[in-house]
Amino acid sequence: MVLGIAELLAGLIDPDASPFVATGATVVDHTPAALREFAIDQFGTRDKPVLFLCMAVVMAILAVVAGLLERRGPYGSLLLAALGLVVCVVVLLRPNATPVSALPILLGIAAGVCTLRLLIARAPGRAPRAEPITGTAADPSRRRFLALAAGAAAVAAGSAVAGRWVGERMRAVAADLEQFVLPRPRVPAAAVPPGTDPPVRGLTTFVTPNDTFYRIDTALRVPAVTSADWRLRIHGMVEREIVLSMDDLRRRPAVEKVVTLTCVSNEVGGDLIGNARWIGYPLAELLAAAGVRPDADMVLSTSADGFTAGTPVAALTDGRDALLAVGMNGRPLPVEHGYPARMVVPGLYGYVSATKWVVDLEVTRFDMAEAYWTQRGWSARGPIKTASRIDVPAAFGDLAPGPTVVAGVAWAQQRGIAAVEVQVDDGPWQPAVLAPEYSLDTWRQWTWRWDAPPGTHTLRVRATDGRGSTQTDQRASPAPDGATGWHSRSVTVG
Ligand SMILES: Nc1nc2c(c(=O)[nH]1)N[C@H]1C(S)=C(S)[C@@H](COP(=O)(O)O)O[C@H]1N2
Ligand SMILES: [Mo]
Repeated sequence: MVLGIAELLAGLIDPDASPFVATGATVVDHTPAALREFAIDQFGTRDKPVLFLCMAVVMAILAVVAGLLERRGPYGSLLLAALGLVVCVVVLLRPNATPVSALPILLGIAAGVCTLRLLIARAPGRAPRAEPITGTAADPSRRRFLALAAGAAAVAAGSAVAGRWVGERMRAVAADLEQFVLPRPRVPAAAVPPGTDPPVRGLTTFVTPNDTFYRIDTALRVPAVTSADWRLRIHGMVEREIVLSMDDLRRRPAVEKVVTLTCVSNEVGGDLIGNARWIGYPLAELLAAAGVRPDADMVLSTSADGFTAGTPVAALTDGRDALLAVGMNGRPLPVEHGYPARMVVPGLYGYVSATKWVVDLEVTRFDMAEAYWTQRGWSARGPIKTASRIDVPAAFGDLAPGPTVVAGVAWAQQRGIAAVEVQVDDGPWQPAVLAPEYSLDTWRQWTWRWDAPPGTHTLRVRATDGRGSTQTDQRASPAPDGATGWHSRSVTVG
């Protein structure tokens, strides 16, 4: 039970933290060379299963011993805890171990001890005090006990197998990602002009590194899809259904585009937004290969784990940079961001467009299909609203009086940012300096010089998009189609 649960959690949290593997590896590392040679000779490539089998037998014996001991007091629990702690140390001593690696085995110990105590409390011969003590084979308490014990063993074995399987899958994907060769884009993204990153400490950078890029999805466990297994089926209201493999994609010209993604759940001033260089294949071309029928108006995309998004056909075919992306900032997509392929559609919130681990595009109609978040009350269409944010000075920061720089970002994908203004307390709105525009689909950094007077002040920001619309001051929460309102920040100067 201890190792079963631990194995499951290790599979879920960190495959390297598998107590089974760590212990096995440590046993191997410390086996005298002669014995190791003997094992490899005897069992050949089956040496690993044999090792694990031996470990399982030893564990079963230890479990029985723990059970027998527990009937005389908490000695069984103590034995399990002690063994668990030894394994914990073993896990932590493995290369690549982090403090989190200890978590699976610690929780596993807890699960094991609870199970043991539960079983012992139900064991025949230790019936609750008020009941007469009975213990014959036919007695129902005994049968219940055996059923419970068998159940616990099954859960433990099931968890271990599930954990190993998940761990194996993730390792396979990690290895696959390592050797994934990015297509060379026919057209690299336009160079980022100097000045897009004003030198202000604390200001969000123009390009967001992969490891700090926000992550939003419904996946408790990221789907494990290798590039060899991956297929994209395009079907529904099309002239001819097609199925694309990664090799099929590689025969097509790739492009590289810089696009700012935004989550509809982003609160005013929130950080569920990021900007990356995406390498991928124009979705318009893939859809054209299937032939979209004229009466279709939605593409329902589905991920390997069943998430769906409904995107207007127009947004995928009107010439904007809608991509089936396989690369992010010069690297294959990180597993959490959709490896091996995801959608990126400028101008639309992620929940209606940015399907990660995408495997299926069904061409359909908004009056015939409903996507995951729309079924849960969010708007069917999700164009990104104009927004702006103050990054500097930090929230509730203390500032010395005198000249300082206020800075942040503003975005209105597909429309662009025409102006950003800053207001101090109830003073006049004053124009901020905008960093050079990269494209309509990317955010813009802004700065504003402020001669900060002593006291407590509120800074406010608002943006005007490329069509001349200024952000509304009306506060709205993210549901059902994106937050509105001006971001403000209080600072103490003095
Ligand atoms: N498969 C899948 N794709 C998904 C989601 C999801 O839950 N599952 N969430 C979407 C939402 S709500 C957003 S905002 C973006 C976030 O993409 P990121 O995690 O790469 O930043 O992914 C979209 N794609
Ligand atoms: Mo989102």
